[in-house]
Amino acid sequence: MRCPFAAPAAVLAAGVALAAAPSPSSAAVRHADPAGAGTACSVVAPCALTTAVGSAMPADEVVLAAGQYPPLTSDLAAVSALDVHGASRSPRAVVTLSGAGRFRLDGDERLSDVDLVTTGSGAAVTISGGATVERVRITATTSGARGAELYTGALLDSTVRAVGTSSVAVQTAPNGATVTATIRNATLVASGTGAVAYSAAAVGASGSTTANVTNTILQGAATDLATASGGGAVAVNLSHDNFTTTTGAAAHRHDLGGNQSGMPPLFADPAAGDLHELAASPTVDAGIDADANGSLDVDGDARRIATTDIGADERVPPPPVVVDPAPTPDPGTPVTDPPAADPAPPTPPARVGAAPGRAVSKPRAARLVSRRVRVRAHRAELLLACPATAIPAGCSGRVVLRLPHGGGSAAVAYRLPANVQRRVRVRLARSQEARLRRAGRSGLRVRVTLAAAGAPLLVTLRR
Ligand SMILES: [Ca+2]
Ligand SMILES: [Ca+2]
Repeated sequence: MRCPFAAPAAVLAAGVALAAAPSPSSAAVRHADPAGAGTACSVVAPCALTTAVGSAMPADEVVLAAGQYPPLTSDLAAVSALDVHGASRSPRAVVTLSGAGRFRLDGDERLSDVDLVTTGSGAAVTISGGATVERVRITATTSGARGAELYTGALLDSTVRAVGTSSVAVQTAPNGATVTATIRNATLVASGTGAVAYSAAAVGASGSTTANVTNTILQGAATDLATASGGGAVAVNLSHDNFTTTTGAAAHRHDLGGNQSGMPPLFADPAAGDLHELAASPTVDAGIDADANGSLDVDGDARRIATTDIGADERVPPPPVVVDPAPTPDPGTPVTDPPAADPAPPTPPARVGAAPGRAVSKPRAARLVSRRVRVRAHRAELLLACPATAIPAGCSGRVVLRLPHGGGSAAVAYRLPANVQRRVRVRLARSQEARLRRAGRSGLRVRVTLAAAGAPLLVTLRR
């Protein structure tokens, strides 16, 4: 019996499936689609997810087409060696689970490149018996829910968010069993009140939990890492992780080096579920390189750029900004301010703590975070960041977009507090909007000035 904590009936069902297994040479590729139907599960006639997985034979492959699948309301167990996956790049397959719905992997199965969203009070996925979950983004929304229950198995290059009260992003809590859990290049964030990022326990009086946690971010509203024992042994081996708060016996935690404490990771927009690292995050290039990290991050980017990052995301730096050494003056081009108020124009910097004769901190120019530009509603949206070192005055200035070949300019004032990233919208003339839209992914070389006295940068904006 591979899974001592699974319901006996479920284990029996898995055993029956194994007994009826054909040889691996007869493994089939089965296709599922959000609108799938029937039992063919072929490319031209894809079936429902429950049919594709539920009727699969051991060692089959199940390919999930992108899109939102109908909610799973009951257990979906994978047979032995099943490989269930979507595509590593967007758009992704999104599987919602409600009630008792969950993915259950309890053998050498693999689930990859899928988004799981559970509104149930259990776990979106249980991983045991040597199963692997890779490049999966999990969100658990309900009070007390777990994103993943992990026993002997691996969670790799994945994000898990638990937003409900007292929820747990990932939990390893066997009752009497001996398990070895692997978490590698994962980002576990539990933001609900009283929530825990990773909970490792040996619940029973016997058995043991060994957890090898590497290159992983643990961030819990209550606790980043909680350990507990009802008598069994607990050992959490921590290498190149980012976490600060812990509960449980210190003897449960083994520092293997490279760990970060008191250095919160910086995410793009954690409240909205965007756990991509910002450039200033201490997790960038702070992991340990190893073949076991895999070849791709959670986005399908290269897993290792410079040094491997801590967390599921590997930050892809923007292409180097080309600074024009001698920018050509463009005196004949008027700067067009937006007729309607966009962001409020900058107010003079507050003279924080200023007293006669004392120096006053001056605002700095913000930094262009990305050369991706969104064009909508006659505006170009640029992502700017103000560094933490700009306290207290923050950043302010003007964004001036200067289009080439007589394309004119557009400008807007901005003001950002220190350590804040924000989109700034620049109103465009109709012809300018058309040129940026036409440029698409190939880009359009544009001069951008971020401060009144700052040198313009010659950058290629891409949509
Ligand atoms: Ca890196
Ligand atoms: Ca990435």
